[in-house]
Amino acid sequence: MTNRDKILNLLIDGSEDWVSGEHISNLLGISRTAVWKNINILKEMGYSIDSSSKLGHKLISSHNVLNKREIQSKITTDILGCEIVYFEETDSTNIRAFEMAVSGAPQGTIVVADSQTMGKGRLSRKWFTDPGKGLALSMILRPGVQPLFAPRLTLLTAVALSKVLDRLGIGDYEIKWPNDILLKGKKVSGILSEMKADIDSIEFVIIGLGINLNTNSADLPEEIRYIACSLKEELGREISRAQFLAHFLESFEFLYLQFLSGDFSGILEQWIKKSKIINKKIKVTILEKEIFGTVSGVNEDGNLILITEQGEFIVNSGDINYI
Ligand code: BT5
Repeated sequence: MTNRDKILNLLIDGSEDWVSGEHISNLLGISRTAVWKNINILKEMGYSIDSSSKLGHKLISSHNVLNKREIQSKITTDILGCEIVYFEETDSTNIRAFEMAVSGAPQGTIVVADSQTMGKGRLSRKWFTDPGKGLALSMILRPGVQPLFAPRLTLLTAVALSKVLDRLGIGDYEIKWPNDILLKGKKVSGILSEMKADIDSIEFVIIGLGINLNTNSADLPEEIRYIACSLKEELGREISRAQFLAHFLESFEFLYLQFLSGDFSGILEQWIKKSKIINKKIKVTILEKEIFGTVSGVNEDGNLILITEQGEFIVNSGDINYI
């Protein structure tokens, strides 16, 4: 354990109390200057620590800290997080996870990054991850089912996320087909599922989740500032990124085991309830093509059943707008 870890442990043990620099320095056998240096590094890492030359140091909050240690200390799942790969910065956690899965990384491996330089959305679109505030997660799954069942995992992910929002007391959200979570019409989260498969079975699926947790939307790039929002803005308080991640993994694992046991109808039912899409009039854009109709249902594969002037139409990909 490094001196920095030992200092952090002392502050955590001290809970709400001041821990003097002298006490830390005596206990660890290091100079007061070394204590200050390490405290400053902890602050840079996102720990909110009050320091006073008279009283010492006091840990205020670790809400914005996201690192392997914080994640490990919070997660309770058996499969997910069996291996944790953390990057302060990477191109895209989905790209990293895909490469790891090709090299044989086990099911349940999670890849988390504080910042992404090439965060991916669908159809080569970009996902922006706010460093120190957002969450970028990719999970490696090896469900051993036929590829046609893969879209169910995207729906399952949205349901898992909805459980965490319920737990936080956020009522006013909606799942927007196929993969967004909206709060009062603004996007707070997106899901990107990718897979490697042959005709008969899936080798692996990468589920990527991006979510704005403690983000101020004013700090987001201009092009998304007005269409995006964050959980902090909705709740009026910051939330612990590591704790949020742990709760999400817990919900996801529960539903994933249900999916593996062959029971998907209950998950779909929950998805439909949270999506509020049934009976809505929509425009679907599939590449260059636009289709108008009313949603009459969602089938077991997560496809929309659309009633158009030309008859029933099954939508399995695309972007939708309510009209
Ligand atoms: C998505 O695509 O919403 C899927 C996003 C998945 C991101 C995660 S982060 C972890 C993992 N690693 C990756 O590289 N990706 C995954 P799509 O439905 O195509 O939406 C993309 C659109 O969302 C963009 O064109 C923007 O308009 C908008 N957008 C980008 N960043 C956003 C943000 N931080 N908040 C809200 N909207 C955003």
